Amino acid sequence: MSLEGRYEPSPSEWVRDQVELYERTDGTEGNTLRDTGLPVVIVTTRGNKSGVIRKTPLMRVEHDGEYALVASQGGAPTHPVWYYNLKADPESVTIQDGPEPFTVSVREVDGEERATWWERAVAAFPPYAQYQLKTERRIPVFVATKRS
Ligand code: F42
Repeated sequence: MSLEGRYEPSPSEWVRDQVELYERTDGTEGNTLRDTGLPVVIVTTRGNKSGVIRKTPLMRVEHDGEYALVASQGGAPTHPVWYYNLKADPESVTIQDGPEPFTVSVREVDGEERATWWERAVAAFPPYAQYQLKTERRIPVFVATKRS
């Protein structure tokens, strides 16, 4: 299942190349973050201003069939743009974790629920903890749930 519309590849070359390799090989290659060996998923959103389709690799943080999407952007001072795409259109989202993308609903989580998912996120990708120390913003966490 994929979103309808024109796909606009990322302006960032390494991100664009990772998405292309992942999709071309049904997720058998390009499925980790560079030399960390840690797995990624490909998240598709709709641009909140342009309406075009955007694809973003994110670390794979999965628990009981749900996924956390962590808007860390390496601890940068501002949220990544995809954060605003998810807030604007949380039902127009797919995740690819293997050969086939599936549709999800996403919601930003807070409080205890965020704390639980943050722990899972750091377990999956320990640098998130350093990223949080680097930035004054509280790194947003979304939970994505499969739609039937
Ligand atoms: N980023 C994370 O935040 N978390 C992760 O876990 C993560 C893991 C990861 C693993 C592998 C990898 O290759 C990259 C990884 N990244 C991770 C980086 C991630 O893929 C993104 O590159 C990063 O988070 C920055 O996201 P961004 O949405 O800010 O991307 C920028 C480079 C971008 O694509 N900008 C576009 C542009 O043309 O400048 C705009 C995209 C967009 O959605 N535009 C909107 C639209 O309507 O089309 C308008 C936006 C607006 O409000 O102005």
